[in-house]
Amino acid sequence: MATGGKPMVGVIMGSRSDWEYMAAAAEVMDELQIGHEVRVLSAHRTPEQTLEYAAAASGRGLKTIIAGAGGAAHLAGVIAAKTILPVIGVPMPSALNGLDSLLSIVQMPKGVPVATMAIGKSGAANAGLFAAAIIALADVGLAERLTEWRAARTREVLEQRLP
Ligand code: RP5
Repeated sequence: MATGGKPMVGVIMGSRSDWEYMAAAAEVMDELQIGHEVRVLSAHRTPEQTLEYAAAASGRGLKTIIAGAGGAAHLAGVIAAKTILPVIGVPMPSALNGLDSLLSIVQMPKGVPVATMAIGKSGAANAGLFAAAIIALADVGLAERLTEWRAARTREVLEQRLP
């Protein structure tokens, strides 16, 4: 899946079951017209393919990778081990309500960073926005779209009326 031409963001997740939450990242990037691709890749079920994807990402033109995983969520860290692209981790809800996923992703040892978002859909949407902010540093048009996207959220709040 790609929008806005060549994919600039890779959205990967450990299982198809994560799509329920990770779709929020793709949706926000659709709104901002950021080309992205979506793949299921698992650090433990498809380790070779996951490492190959990370190693090839920069050469294929990707600018950042969003990785969602749940449980012992090592996917984002494994991706970050094989690329110097910014990696954004999204903890998936789990049997432990995503707390295990969050701690697995956020507690990267020194040297290999992963930018960790909130658990679930909010984190996935913010991952899309964070990827947008990274790419907007070198893309004036996207910077304008992101600024307008934020302004629209402000207007939504100010237009709210309670009974
Ligand atoms: C992780 O295990 C995935 O990221 C998912 O969040 C979790 C459960 O996967 P399934 O058993 O639903 O495929 O690898």
